[in-house]
Amino acid sequence: MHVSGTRLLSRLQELADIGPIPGGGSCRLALTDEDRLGRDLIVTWMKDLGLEISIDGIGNIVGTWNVGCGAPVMTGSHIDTVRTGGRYDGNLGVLAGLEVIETLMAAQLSPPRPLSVGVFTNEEGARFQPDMMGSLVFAGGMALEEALNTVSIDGALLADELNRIEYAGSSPSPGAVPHAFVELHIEQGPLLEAQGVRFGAVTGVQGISWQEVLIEGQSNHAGTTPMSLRHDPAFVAAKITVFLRELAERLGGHQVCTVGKIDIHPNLINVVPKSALLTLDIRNTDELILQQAESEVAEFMNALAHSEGVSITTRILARFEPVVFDPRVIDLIESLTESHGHSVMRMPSGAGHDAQMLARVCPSSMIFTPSVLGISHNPAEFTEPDDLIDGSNILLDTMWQLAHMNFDEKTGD
Ligand code: HGY
Ligand code: MN
Ligand code: MN
Repeated sequence: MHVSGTRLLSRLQELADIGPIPGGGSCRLALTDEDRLGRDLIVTWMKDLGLEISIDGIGNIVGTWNVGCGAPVMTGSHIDTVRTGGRYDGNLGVLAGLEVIETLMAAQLSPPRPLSVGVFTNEEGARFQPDMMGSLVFAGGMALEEALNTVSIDGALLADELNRIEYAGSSPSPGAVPHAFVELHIEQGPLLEAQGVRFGAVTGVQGISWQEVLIEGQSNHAGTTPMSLRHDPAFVAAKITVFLRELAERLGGHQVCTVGKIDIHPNLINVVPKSALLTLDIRNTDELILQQAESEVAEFMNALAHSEGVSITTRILARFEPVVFDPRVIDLIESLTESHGHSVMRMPSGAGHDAQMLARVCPSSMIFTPSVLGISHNPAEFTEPDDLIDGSNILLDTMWQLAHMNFDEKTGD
């Protein structure tokens, strides 16, 4: 039994055409009109399958095939994108989930448990922070009220945007605890391709620390202000950016640091800036080293504030410790992938995913497919069709097997 590769690929294309950007990618920032159109398309496909559709207070959509009994085996991911998104990040996990159900229905094979597909709100965290917000609320890690009161980088209130796109649902938060959760996702990195391995059995997700840093100095004339009298936030922002790169290189291992966003004000050629607002994305698989990185950055910024005569205030946008997935699910993914005749390797995820939030409440793991040249969060993101299709077939088998497995009572069954 195999999924329909033709249908999967054509649906990936149809979804990619919503919010299209040059280079074949998509821009569907969370809770924008493009996100709404993507949601509407998925809901249509869920309705065509006769799934029971529930939408909760943060707009998470869950389509359930109500067969068998007990808590569902859940899959899914997200369809919101970064501004320069590719066509597979998140979308693959949602569409492969629909494929699994449609293929089993067509084969008249019904599992002993319900199967469900989740479309989680605001996984990217590009417009509203933190990332993985919808699945975090679904798993009970963030209060719905707090999420609804989040303000976006463009000044919009999340609750208003959710109402505007008409996806403020009434299903309870936290969501019903699944029996197990498995997510198919592109690796978004270079490891599988570099190792010549077809699939990843994902062991966990690295810790994530996101901060917003506001540097305030003294706006002044670029021509008349002597260098010794400047309190220049742009210079301080540059020093912080260089420090983060050097810190990551010094710590080595899985340490990564990124300054992805810098807003200079007033951003004019002949004005020493008044302020600089930047974001820090610091990640590591090891929580203690991540904490060390955070404190070294804090110390550096403190010293810089004094030496440059600027004020620096920080705001935490997201902070998630490393997550370890359930060995039973990882083992299952690894053995099924091998039984499909494909090579597989165990690996941590560098990117954040909804699965890391579901792992708080039920046995979870992920299946990775390779990303060509390791590129993602970029319209050039690409994964070979065979990898998409074979990955979906592994997802199908994994969900089928999970539906027949009995986990201990902690999964709420
Ligand atoms: O930032 C991440 O790792 C994810 O794409 N939200
Ligand atoms: Mn993703
Ligand atoms: Mn992403």
